[in-house]
Amino acid sequence: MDWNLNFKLNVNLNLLTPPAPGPASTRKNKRVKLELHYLVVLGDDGVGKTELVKQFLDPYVEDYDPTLIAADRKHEIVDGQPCVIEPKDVSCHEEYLPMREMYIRTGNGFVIVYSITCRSSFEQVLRHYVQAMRMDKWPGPRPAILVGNKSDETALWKVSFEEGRALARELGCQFVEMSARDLVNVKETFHRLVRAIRQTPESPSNVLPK
Ligand SMILES: Nc1nc2c(ncn2[C@@H]2O[C@H](COP(=O)(O)OP(=O)(O)O)[C@@H](O)[C@H]2O)c(=O)[nH]1
Ligand SMILES: [Mg+2]
Repeated sequence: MDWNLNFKLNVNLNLLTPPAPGPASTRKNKRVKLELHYLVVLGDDGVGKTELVKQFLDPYVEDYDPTLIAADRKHEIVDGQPCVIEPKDVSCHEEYLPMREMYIRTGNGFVIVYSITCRSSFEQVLRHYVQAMRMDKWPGPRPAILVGNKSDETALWKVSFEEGRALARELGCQFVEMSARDLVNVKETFHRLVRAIRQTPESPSNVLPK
């Protein structure tokens, strides 16, 4: 399956929103192009990737584990424009490597997560970033956001906000501190990445299917 052809979907607005007032014939033909964003979540083990995806998709589901295959999507409105976000949460364990590479190849935005309580996860950011930027067909940098998770753990800080921001500046990407557990900046993280994708003209997500 060619994922690039699926970055934009034609969907009937009537499926997403309650019927608008007006004659039925007008409503029936109202179709919009809807963006579909595959947002790949990368980072060391234990930084909170699964927690982030779970909290974004549905904070009220208790035993949900989207690691490896996250088939779920969510409709969102970002800056007044509707889109579908499909987060890809992939473990960095060796056995999942082929899946991870496939997701990285087909992803059109990257959330690179470290934990502010774990220095080594911060030191591994560059490795994840380099993996994310590797791509055959796309010459420019791919949209990314650097995320310092577990900001609720105020007593256990090992990486300061300034360090995170400075690294993001060096990499030329967005930066946010987040608490997946407390739902702080979870939605904001994905929305900022969608914004970055929209601002990247060569992004595959901006290519319409032929
Ligand atoms: N305090 C705190 N713990 C978190 C947060 N996010 C995740 N965790 C915990 O960190 C551990 C690892 O999280 P998980 O999502 O499995 O990490 P992953 O290996 O990157 O997918 C779990 O015990 C989570 O409950 C957070 O924002 N704050
Ligand atoms: Mg996980």
